[in-house]
Amino acid sequence: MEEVLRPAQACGEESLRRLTLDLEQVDWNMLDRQIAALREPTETLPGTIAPPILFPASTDETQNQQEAREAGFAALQAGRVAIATVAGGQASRLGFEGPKGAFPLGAISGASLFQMLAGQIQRLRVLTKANLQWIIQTGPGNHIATAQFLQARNWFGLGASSVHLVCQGTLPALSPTGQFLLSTPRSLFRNPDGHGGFYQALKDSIVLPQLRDQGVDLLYYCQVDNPLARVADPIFLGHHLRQKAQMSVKVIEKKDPAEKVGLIVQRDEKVTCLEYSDLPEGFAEQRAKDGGLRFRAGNIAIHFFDLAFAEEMAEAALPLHLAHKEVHALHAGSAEAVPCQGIKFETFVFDALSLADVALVQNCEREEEFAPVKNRTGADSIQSSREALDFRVRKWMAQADGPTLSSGGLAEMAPNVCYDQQDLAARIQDVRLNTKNLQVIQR
Ligand code: UD2
Repeated sequence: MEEVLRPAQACGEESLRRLTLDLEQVDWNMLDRQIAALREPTETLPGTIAPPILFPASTDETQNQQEAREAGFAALQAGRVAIATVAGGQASRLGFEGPKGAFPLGAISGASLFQMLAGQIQRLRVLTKANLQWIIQTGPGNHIATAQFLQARNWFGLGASSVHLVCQGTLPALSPTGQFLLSTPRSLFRNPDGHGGFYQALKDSIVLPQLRDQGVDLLYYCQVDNPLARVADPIFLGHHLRQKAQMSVKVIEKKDPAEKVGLIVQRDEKVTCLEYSDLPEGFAEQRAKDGGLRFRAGNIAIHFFDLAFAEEMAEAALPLHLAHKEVHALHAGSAEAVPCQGIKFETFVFDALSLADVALVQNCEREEEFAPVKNRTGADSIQSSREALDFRVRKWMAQADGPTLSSGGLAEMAPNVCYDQQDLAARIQDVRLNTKNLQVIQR
């Protein structure tokens, strides 16, 4: 501890006072867990691991799906659901400066990722006549920029009072020997606590009691980078309710073992997410008898929660995930930050799955629901996501209206025009009335 104080002592009283204040914010129980996690050997997947039981995709039109849709829709209409989006990470892989949600993904309109999700919420409000609330989890590095971005766009018509920004917390990074690092003489080196920090941020926020007062007891959750997310899917919700699940997850069929999605498995009878970066060598490559991957349920980080369960998870001591990184921090005695080894600690939202008494896993069609924007080029890129939006709008239009879109180029539908294929089919004439609803640009 003396070493960590030394640079501040050299800088004077004020620096020492500031650093002391920062140290007072440290959660010492969590710090004990961080140090223990540093010393524990890497887990080698003990227990029995099997593929999970899957519910069919929302596009399967069976009687069971129809009943689930009705149950889910009724809960939405009754105002029991709020929507949560995690948007606290940096868009560094995208090479974009602002909050990732501000990224202009729309190939023609330049609509941002936030606008695409907002459009879905708007349309769902029309369909359900419920004033769906939207919680956006930001991070310390983009909270203000996110608020400014949304405010400047008038909260995309959702109303300032029903879009709630909650900021996730931070955890101190440590040296390989478990010492604090400093970013300046007067402040600890900290990193955002991972999207698992969502639970605490929600619990500490003023929005939680407001939601309860409004009768909300269910939470839909998605990441900001997936413009195909079927926001608050009534069928997914219906299954969640009918199975009395506390937390549910949607998966896609993973075909490439190297694809960067976590694996949803059944581990000792509990639904569990094994994060792709934590898998032992060769695990993802295992094959089933049909030649496909043995573990193919890819996590797309879309959930339904019972609100009470999400609240409980703030106290759940979720596992810590460690990232060994080169960081710029102060060494004891040095006045300036220098490159050194640091360990960042994060928790993940989906680690709560294995703590649920009942966790439901629902399949979904990749081309209908998953096209994340992670990278500038290649897999999960701006281009691949735009192409997925184009593919889906052409498919929906063809089903609703015949193949009337000119071929080639990229097609884009305004975000708040329709919710799903069924919705589009029901209002195709209205959609056709305004050329801005549906546009095609040549590449
Ligand atoms: C995430 C999942 C992966 C898979 C994939 C699907 C993790 C660790 N892994 O991979 O299993 O489901 O997505 O697309 O999430 N975020 C925060 N605060 C943070 C860190 C991240 O809000 O401290 C948000 C971030 O803004 C984004 C989401 O969480 O919306 C996912 O983060 P990511 O893009 O770093 O995760 P990725 O792609 O490694």
